[in-house]
Amino acid sequence: MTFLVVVLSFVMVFLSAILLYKKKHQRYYDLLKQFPSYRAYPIIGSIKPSHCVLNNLLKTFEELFKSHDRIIYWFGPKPILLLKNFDDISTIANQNSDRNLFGFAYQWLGNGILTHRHAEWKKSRKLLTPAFTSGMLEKYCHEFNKKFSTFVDKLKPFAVSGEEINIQEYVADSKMETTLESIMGISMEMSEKEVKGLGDAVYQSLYDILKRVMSPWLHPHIIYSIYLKLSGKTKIIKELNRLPTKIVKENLKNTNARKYQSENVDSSKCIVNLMIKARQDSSFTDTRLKDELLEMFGAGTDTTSQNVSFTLLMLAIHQDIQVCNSYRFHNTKNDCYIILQQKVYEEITQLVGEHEEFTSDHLFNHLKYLEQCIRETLRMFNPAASILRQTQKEHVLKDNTIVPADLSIGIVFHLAHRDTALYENPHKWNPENFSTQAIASRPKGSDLNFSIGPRSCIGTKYAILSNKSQIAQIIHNYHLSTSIKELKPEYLKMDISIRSKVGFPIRFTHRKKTRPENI
Ligand code: HEM
Ligand SMILES: *[C@@H]1O[C@H](CO)[C@@H](O)[C@H](O)[C@H]1NC(C)=O
Ligand SMILES: *[C@@H]1O[C@H](CO)[C@@H](O)[C@H](O)[C@H]1NC(C)=O
Ligand SMILES: CC(=O)N[C@H]1CO[C@H](CO)[C@@H](O)[C@@H]1O
Repeated sequence: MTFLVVVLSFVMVFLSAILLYKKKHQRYYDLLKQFPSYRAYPIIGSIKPSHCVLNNLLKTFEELFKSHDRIIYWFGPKPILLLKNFDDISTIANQNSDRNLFGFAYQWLGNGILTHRHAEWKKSRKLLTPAFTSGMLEKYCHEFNKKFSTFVDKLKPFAVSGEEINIQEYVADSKMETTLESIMGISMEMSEKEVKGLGDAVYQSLYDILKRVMSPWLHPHIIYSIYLKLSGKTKIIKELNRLPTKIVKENLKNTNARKYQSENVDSSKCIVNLMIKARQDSSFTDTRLKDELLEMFGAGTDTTSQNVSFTLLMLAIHQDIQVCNSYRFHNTKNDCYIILQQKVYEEITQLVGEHEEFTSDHLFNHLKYLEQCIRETLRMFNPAASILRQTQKEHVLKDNTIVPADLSIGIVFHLAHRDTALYENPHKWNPENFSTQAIASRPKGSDLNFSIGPRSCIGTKYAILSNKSQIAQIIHNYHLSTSIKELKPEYLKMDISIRSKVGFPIRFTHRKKTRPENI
């Protein structure tokens, strides 16, 4: 008798579990039906061969969004909701703190701030946040200034010879070193080759993760592991982990926190020292700390280096620009032209004169026009062209459409930033789009620059300051020009980031009176 009761209740519980599960999923699929879906087939889903060509991603997104602002794309059986509308993006990003890379990043990047989900991510974010307080940022400014003045010297030979160079190749390396030294507080001998090896491996890793996302046959973990072995990628993964592993060994095991000689800033908060502490409290294992380091490189370096190139190229292209506002500087007779690069230069020289150094105050509180130029570049060429999120609960969009829980969301910043509803002339670079009035004329927070909400970029201020420092020093010393007339939308391509098909060819000319004559 009791046996029967037990069996019966067991069956009841089992049946109601199935019913509940079905009901829950029924709602999920019902809610999905509210959104238009891209054509999908069994097994492969929506993926077409042309979608798998990685540097064609920009075209793919344009095709997907051709007649809709929201669209469901099927990665095989798995749906992903793609968004490009500012209202939708801000609703999701503001209320959500989860990223889901389908578990595709693990082999390359391990588990850290970028890839972790839920509670583990919170721990990472808490560990790293103190490295980005204003006090720390001020300290970094000193390091940027030192570093980038060396960089300016590196450009001298090209100013003398007058040849046009692809600036990106020079920018990338100097950024990597700055990140290693300032933000991480890493003190050890690293050869240029080691740093470059890490930079290349980071790029390869991000590229391969995206490639896997776009190649359904690489989705199963077993197949991917075999693919990694056969294609020799395991070597790159080793290279990727070499420097972070060495840093854990040589920097973190040394229990004396690293001191900064110069400033009276609390040096306990540079990343290495935060990690030494976390290691001593046994709150993080060595492997976890290595992964956190690696993911900070992944998030911080490729993104940073390219953008500087875009701003420099824009300043080189836009020697003058038509703006019919009340500008004090260099207006021509009809008040409709400003010499843009000259305006940036004058802002700099008015602040620091011809030869003085930049201070952290200059970078924090001044050079506002340069900042407008940087923000406009971020709008048009944001290196984080698209990102992935995952809903944890249901979200109600502005028009009352409900987004189901447990759904992957793809956010396409690149298209959101070129929305004609927000920017009259979205393919035209113009820093006036970020004047105080222009910002006020758009909905609050519609500038998505570094994303919004709890999971937005941890390095926002750092990136802006480092950029300002680098560009200010270059413009302070050189006049820029280029053979490119305009960076048209068709000159761009997108893979892990937005790229220029025509490179970043720039010619540097000395500005200082001390420049050698007759060369
Ligand atoms: C121009 C430069 C940069 C841009 C445009 C940028 C943009 C972004 C974006 C859009 C995200 C994703 C946010 C989201 O999911 O909503 C992100 C995340 C992140 N970024 Fe940046 N970033 C830049 C530079 C940096 C730098 C210099 C660092 C480090 C020093 C950094 C560290 C991170 C980290 C750690 C995350 C993950 C945050 C988390 O998941 O909690 N980024 N960034
Ligand atoms: C942004 O710049 C473009 C290009 O000059 C201009 O046409 C447009 O009016 C600007 N938009 C805003 C909101 O200022
Ligand atoms: C990014 O956008 C927000 C508004 O969405 C703005 O408050 C912030 O200043 C912007 N940051 C940069 C660096 O452009
Ligand atoms: C802008 C861009 O295309 N990204 C580049 C960043 O720099 C590295 C190193 O030079 C290049 O490999 C990337 O292609």
